Amino acid sequence: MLTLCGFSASNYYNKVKFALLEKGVPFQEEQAWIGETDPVASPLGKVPYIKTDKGSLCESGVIMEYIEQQYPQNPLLPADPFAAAKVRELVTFLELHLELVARNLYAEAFFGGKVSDSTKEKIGEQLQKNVAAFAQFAQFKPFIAGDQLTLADCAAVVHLPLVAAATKIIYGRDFMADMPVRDYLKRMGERPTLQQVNADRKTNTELMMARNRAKSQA
Ligand SMILES: N[C@@H](CCC(=O)N[C@@H](CS)C(=O)NCC(=O)O)C(=O)O
Repeated sequence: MLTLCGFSASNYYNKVKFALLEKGVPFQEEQAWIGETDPVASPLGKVPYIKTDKGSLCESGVIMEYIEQQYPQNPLLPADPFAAAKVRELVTFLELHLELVARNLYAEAFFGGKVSDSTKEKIGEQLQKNVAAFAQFAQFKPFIAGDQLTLADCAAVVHLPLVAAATKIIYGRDFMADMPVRDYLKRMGERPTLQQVNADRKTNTELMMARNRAKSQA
């Protein structure tokens, strides 16, 4: 059976977990905190990674593509190559142009750190441009890529809330506010699969924070 390794507080981990649950692929979870990952499976020490009968794989995007090909049931990519490419285009925008840029703000937005004013200014400009570009492609009809749940939704449900929250905290304005992101996330949150992911995320985040507190006191 496929084993998903990492921890449920991680958004990249949850992207893969949500896809597995939606596809109905049987899997087990193995908790691996940062610093305790398998160096062969994930040489950069990042999560998630998976273990399969054939070996291990890291990088969430690669894992999602593998799962999609290996388990064709409940497809998360359209059969038409162009439509599938449009889904991948959205995934790339979400990961590369939104999440990875917004990540520069997370230290201050979520982890009690500090981000310099010059970084805030640079990232703010970049994010405004990237959010406007994403808005041209994202459909919300009712899913990100149109009328079917796809890999773009697996990415959107984990990345959009963080980008929205980080911009609200740092700039006092949710850069996503002009898009129907709130309604979309509310709708998606009604899916039992996402409810499971979010419940596990909450429990695991508390565990992670307790661990970090214990470490800092040791
Ligand atoms: N490109 C990677 C990013 C994964 C990632 O950054 N995961 C975070 C946890 S949410 C992590 O492992 N951070 C630890 C690190 O970068 O050392 C993927 O898509 O899997």
